[in-house]
Amino acid sequence: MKRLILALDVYERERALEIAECTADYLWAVKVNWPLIIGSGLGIVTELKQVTGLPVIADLKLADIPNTNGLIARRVFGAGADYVIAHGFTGRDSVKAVMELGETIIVVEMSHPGAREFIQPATDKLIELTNELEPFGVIAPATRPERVSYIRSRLKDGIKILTPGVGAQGGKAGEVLKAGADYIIVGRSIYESENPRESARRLHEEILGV
Ligand code: O7E
Repeated sequence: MKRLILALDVYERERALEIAECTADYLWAVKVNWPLIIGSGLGIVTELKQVTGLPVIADLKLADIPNTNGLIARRVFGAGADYVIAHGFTGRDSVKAVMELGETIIVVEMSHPGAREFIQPATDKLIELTNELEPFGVIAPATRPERVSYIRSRLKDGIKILTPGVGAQGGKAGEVLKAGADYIIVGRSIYESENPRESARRLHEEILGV
């Protein structure tokens, strides 16, 4: 089973397409964030789908009023994105505006040290919101497997947990999958490596071994 998501945080269109194509065999999906959209335009979403045949997750971390979230999400889903990531702290109306347009992933906690300041204290409420709205999934930190276990224990069955922070940020794929993650999101350890295909293959093997 494929549980690896490539975080394709490069600016250049050609580099992005090349890395996506050579790693696609080992991926469940490709995640596109602001660096690639700023560098290459929204059309990259459509191109990545054509080149890889994989789902594309648009990680724009939408955090605006419902109308603006909707205006952005409409164009991004229109470009072919299969999933859009939104922040939950803006409230249920803002999240619903995205969910009305397509499959949504809600951030309930983040992987960096600063996430402890404001997001972690709100995680319980963000989980409640998620359980009420039942989106496709949530984002939780691979850097803190104990938090992934906690989030899993509170989250309704069927809601997926996607975890960034493996590799460059110090998280370990095996640990976080055992803690209850469904997918791992990996960027630099793949796209900055000498051989992105081989790095993705190794991570995929590690996942299969869990
Ligand atoms: O550290 P890397 O290079 O493996 O990249 C991790 C990717 O996951 C990168 O795109 C970053 O923006 C994203 N991410 C985190 O690292 N931590 C988070 O808490 C959340 C995300 C993310 O994917 O957000 C989705 C909302």
